[in-house]
Amino acid sequence: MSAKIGNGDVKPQVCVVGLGYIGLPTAAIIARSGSPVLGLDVTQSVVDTINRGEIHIEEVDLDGLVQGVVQRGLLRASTQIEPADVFVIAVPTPFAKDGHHTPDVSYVQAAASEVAGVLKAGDVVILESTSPVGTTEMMRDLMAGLRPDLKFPGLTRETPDVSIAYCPERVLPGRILEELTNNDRSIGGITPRCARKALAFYKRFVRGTCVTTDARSAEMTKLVENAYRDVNIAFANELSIVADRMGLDVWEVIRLANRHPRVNILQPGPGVGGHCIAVDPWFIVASAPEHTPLIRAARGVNDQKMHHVIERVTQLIDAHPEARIACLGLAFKANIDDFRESPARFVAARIARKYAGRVNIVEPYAQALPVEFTDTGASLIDLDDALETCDLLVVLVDHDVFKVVPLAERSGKVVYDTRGIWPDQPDADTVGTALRLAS
Ligand code: SAJ
Repeated sequence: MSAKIGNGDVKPQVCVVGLGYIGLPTAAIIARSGSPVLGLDVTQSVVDTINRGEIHIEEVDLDGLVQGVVQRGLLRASTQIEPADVFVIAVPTPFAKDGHHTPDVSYVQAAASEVAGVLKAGDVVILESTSPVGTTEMMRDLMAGLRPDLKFPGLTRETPDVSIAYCPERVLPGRILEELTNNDRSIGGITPRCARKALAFYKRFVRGTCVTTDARSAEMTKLVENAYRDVNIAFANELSIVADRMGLDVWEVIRLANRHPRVNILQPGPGVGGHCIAVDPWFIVASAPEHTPLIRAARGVNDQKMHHVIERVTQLIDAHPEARIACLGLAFKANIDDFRESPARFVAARIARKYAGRVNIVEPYAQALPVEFTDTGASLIDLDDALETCDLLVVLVDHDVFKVVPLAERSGKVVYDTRGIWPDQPDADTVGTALRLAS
């Protein structure tokens, strides 16, 4: 007999499919709430690492949490699915390889097929992966085709045997454990009954408010959140290019504009990275290509910003042919060791290749340089070495450790600051050229 989800005394057996940046922290938090969790992953080394109580990704406090729940026998990992009461699918939804930014939902389909094989009456299946609108219904149809012995929601007039819902994660890398627990959640059921079943499950470990809706609205909500941020960052990046052309300090302009009670401009940077904000807006575009000029333009502005930075850094280096160069940061944003889809990494690699043998990289969160730096002669050096030996500093990531470098240690350097971390940097280098550029 299956456990009654939401009943405080009976802990449902949970299976989390996909043990990546979202799946593993989610599995660990559910396990901490007392439910036995099986984490499923296709990669044997990931499974082995977790079963040793270790982790294969970096995230604040995740190591201790996973070690604790594995030791207590609440979390174990496997490549083989087993029956459970609740299935949480957290697999990647990358772009298809068609070059058109269309979503590839094949990992969701594969996960749903696996789940269908062990599904029983009373189970709840929840999709968390960022997905194009309609994916949860598609998943339902796929499972229904594989399990004609079960009644599926929306396909029967009787009470369905299983519940299916979409519940996107909205956690910020670097704050995942805290946000998994405290953020509000949108829970979209295929039917209201499905939403209530999923709600009862999330209430076991989420402290934020859980709001129920339908699956398609929840799918769109997730995409909209990230597209909203992308559009707003694009506005800041566009401003930075305009300010650069006009000889204005964009940071000063934004700081002043944000004193208006209804203005809150985000921060320019070298572009937008990570696996979410630069990807998810395209899922909306793919669903309505004729009606998304703004979302598409924002993507273009943010991608173009990387090339603008490369162009300006190139001009600066060409003006200082003797300068030794340090690029500060490779991560896609501050204080994390995630280098996936990072504009900083893209810019630094281009510069390192163009000025082979002259470029050093400072990235306190990296053990070694990524593969694209091979044959560029670039070295990974520490911040102190860079401050001692390099004349031209290109700030690409606003890591805290960079922010606190005092002016005394950078005066006399040529600085190109894409993140605005050193507002006090003087406007002149040792040869007297105006060098602190606006973007
Ligand atoms: N960035 C800027 N300027 C800013 C803010 C961000 O250039 O003012 C850049 C960052 O440097 C980075 C990129 O944007 O390259 C994305 O960083 P982020 O901190 O905005 O977001 P992510 O990708 O770490 O996480 C986002 C979050 N979504 C929103 O804030 C709407 C997170 O809540 C989501 O859970 C996550 O995407 C996801 O998994 O979808």
